[in-house]
Amino acid sequence: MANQRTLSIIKPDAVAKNVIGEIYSRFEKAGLKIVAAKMLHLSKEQAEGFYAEHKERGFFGELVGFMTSGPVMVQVLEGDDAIAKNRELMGATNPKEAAPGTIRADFAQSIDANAVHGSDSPESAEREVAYFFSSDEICPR
Ligand code: IDP
Repeated sequence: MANQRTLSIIKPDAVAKNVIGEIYSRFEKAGLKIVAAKMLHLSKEQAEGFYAEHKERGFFGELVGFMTSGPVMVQVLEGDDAIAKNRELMGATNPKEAAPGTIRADFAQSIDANAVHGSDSPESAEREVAYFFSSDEICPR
């Protein structure tokens, strides 16, 4: 399996619930390494740019409003098959449909306040990692 990097965000609802450590523990137990991390309170412009692919969707304003409502924890995860592995740990977008034991099933309350973001392809991972981190902020181990 290929070694990959993926971008993960712990969203404002999960930061407010004080479960950053519990979510990090799930990454580590699954064999993913945190190779960069920062806490940020996103501006409207940062959130709009990050989610630009959803600009035309009806929920875009709600999504940007939610993502700027409080601090987020942003990290780069590295490991074998990291993109799919992180998506599996996250569970389905709608927590009501997320498999038991996934991060969204355990910590999310609704489709908008759904605890975590994870890149969904190698192309989006590359764009999203570069959106938040310069190469000298990433520390492969
Ligand atoms: P993903 O986060 O599982 O990849 P996407 O379809 O890429 O899901 O949607 C991005 C984010 O937009 C979701 O995580 C969720 O926060 C938000 N979102 C998706 N659908 C809805 C909706 O119908 N209402 C409100 N927010 C939504």
